Amino acid sequence: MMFQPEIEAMPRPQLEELQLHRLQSTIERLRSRVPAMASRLEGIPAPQSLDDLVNFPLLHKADLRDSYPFGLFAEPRENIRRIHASSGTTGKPTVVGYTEADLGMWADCIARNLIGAGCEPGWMLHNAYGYGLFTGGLGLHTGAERAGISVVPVSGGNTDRQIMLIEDFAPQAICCTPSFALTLAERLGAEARNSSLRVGILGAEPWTSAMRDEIEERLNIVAVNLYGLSEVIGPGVSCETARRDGLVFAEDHFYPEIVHPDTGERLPDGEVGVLVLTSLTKEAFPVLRYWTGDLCSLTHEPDADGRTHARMSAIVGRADDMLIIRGVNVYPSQVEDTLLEIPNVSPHFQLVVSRTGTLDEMQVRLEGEGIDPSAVAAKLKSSLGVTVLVTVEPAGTVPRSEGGKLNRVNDVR
Ligand code: DLL
Repeated sequence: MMFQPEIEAMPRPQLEELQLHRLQSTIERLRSRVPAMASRLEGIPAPQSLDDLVNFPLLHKADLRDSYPFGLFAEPRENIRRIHASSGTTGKPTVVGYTEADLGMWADCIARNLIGAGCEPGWMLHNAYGYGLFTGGLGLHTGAERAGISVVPVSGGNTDRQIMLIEDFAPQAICCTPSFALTLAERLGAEARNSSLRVGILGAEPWTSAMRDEIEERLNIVAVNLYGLSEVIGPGVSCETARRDGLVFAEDHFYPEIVHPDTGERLPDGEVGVLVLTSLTKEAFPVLRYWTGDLCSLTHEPDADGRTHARMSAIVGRADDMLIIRGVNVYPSQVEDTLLEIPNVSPHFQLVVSRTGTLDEMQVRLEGEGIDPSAVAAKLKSSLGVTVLVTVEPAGTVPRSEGGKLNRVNDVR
């Protein structure tokens, strides 16, 4: 089923005409309302075709940081109806804003995702994405309401209580991270397959098809992959349908490109590279060629139900080194910054990321004289927002760079 069939199955020539028109307005909006962008775009002629987008510079997370908090907003502060934020490499979060129209557009995108995933108006959605500055909770919330679905705004945490609510309220759908879906399956045990749940809308962190198989088998649900990022809107940039045949973009709102990770050159369909996204309708915080750092490939073939918007593969990795630990973005450089503030900690450290059962675990192996591991762990917990295990190793045992690029991260998940 489609929530907005006239848009989701719009003939491509018509869609591309709409995209070009919206792209031109977005660039005009940036030039006339965002001084920092006007100077970046100076002298670049207005695009006459979608291919002309390659003439525009890529926008990186660091550019957002330079304009913290509201410097890239294209609307006066009073017109902003909502603020969200995501954690970044430094102590300051990346801040994003939405006008009323932006919130309406976002709700439409999520409603398309939910209906496409097989949810029906009148169903109930157990929403276990975090509420607050994170875009997951409120993003799914308003989109589900738009689709005519009852929302249980549970947010994250307290697994036992979540299980009680699922048993008592009998929701047909759940949204949460894939790792949390596995935790639920594990806690529910033999009962997991008999719950009321039929559809899971899972995302916010990378997951493999093996993990999908396990989730679907253990919970007896159809599990679709939902992708998005705060800088672009939040969840709802792309999502699989019940067919699980690629994540369909809301291409009338977000224009995807795949570029080579080193050269930035645009790559053809089927080739894996970095996903670069341009917002086409956002008012408060338009982004032009935003470098997501996420690696995937695209196809522009229509899907089996007639959706004409481009689809992406699941994310296969990241061009940079961000780690996602239980849904929280962690950069090795954040760990480094925190460790280096502690006296006597040697700069040689290693991060070991593993998965025990269904939960991500991060161990920080470090060296240094007279270090109290629990004090370091507490400091890391407050700066990163995740619990880590700290171990102090004998001097000289943590791997050193041997001239090449030192990989501080040993991800064994
Ligand atoms: O994670 C938005 C979201 C919420 C998506 C709920 C899906 C569901 P951020 O916190 O800004 O936003 O993190 C964005 O998370 O660049 C990817 O690296 C990663 N990510 C998000 N969804 C997926 C996914 C939200 N389905 C960053 N597969 C992105 C792989 C994902 N990685």
